[in-house]
Amino acid sequence: MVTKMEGAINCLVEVFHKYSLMHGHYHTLSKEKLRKLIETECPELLKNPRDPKTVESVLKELDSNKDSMINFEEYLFFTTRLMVDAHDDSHHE
Ligand SMILES: [Ca+2]
Repeated sequence: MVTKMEGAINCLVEVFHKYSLMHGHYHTLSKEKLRKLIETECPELLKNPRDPKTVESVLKELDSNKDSMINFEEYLFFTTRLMVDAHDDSHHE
């Protein structure tokens, strides 16, 4: 039986692949795919998810190797940041 934590980890991998495997570069997210992921998967977690500036700032912040794409490790920094925010929020409810 898959534990809650194992399920959460599998889910993060599946979400990345859902967008990375759409077309083109199979192991990275382009800005367009990152935009779709943010709008579809994180509509409540980010401020103004549909604002083009949100995608620009997230891409700039995450793209540590400066190739204008988001690889799996860079995506993990994004999910880590969301988890830190979710943890902080859990103490304010
Ligand atoms: Ca990159």
